[in-house]
Formats: sequence, C-alpha cells, structure tokens
Amino acid sequence: MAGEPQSDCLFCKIVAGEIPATVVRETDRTLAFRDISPKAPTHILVIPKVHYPNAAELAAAEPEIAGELLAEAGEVAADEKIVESGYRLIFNTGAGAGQTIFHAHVHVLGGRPMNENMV
Ligand code: IU
Repeated sequence: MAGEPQSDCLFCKIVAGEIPATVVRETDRTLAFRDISPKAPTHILVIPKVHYPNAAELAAAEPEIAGELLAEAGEVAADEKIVESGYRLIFNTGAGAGQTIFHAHVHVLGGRPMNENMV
C-alpha cells in the first residue's frame, strides 16, 4: 500500500532503527540525519517516515508531510547556522538526475560556497 514501509528500502530501515544513522532532528512524521558521504560541511537528509519513491509522489499523496519536510529542512539549516551564509535544498528525482535511494528525501547542503552552477 502507498506509504507503507518497503523491506528493500534503506531509508525505511533507518526509520525502523534497523540501520544506524546520525539523527539530528525527528518529528512524528520526519527524520533528519547526516549523509554518510557528505558533499559539504553540512549535508543532512530530511526524509518522511512514510515511504514514497520521490518527493513529487510524496507531495501528491501527502501534501502536509511534504510541507513538513520543507519546514524541517529550514529548521535543520537554522540548527546548523547556515541560514545567513546560504544553503541549497536538492530533491534528486529519478535515476537520470542522480537519485540512488528511492525513498523521498531532501538534501540540505551548506557550510561552504554553494554557488557553482547546477541548474
Ligand atoms: P540521492 O539523492 O538518492 O542520490 O541521495 C541518496 C543519499 O543517501 C546519498 O547522498 C548517499 O550518500 C546517502 N546515503 C546515506 O546517507 N546513508 C546510506 O547508508 C546510503 C546512502 I547507501
């Protein structure tokens, strides 16, 4: 069923506590943890606890949770003190865009100049 945990999903396993992660924030519906392979001094992933393959599908099915994901990304940035210097939110969507984990997540990246062209 939509939103149900997937047995082959790494992020569902992190939500279930079956795989360790360095959690920095948690709400009833979201989890934020440090990326295992950071691309910037701050590189944190914010995920919904429910399983949807990408952020667009999450937003279509559960818009409130999608909104909470963005709000939590902002809280992460504040916690990390990168609001003033600027930070980047990335939703890789589809393998062709570099998505490797097919559980919705937003990357919060900052702590270094983030002004290289990516779009
Ligand atoms: P992507 O947008 O699907 O490419 O992002 C997946 C991220 O998950 C990527 O930056 C990985 O470094 C990160 N990650 C992780 O934090 N912990 C893990 O155990 C694995 C991947 I596998």
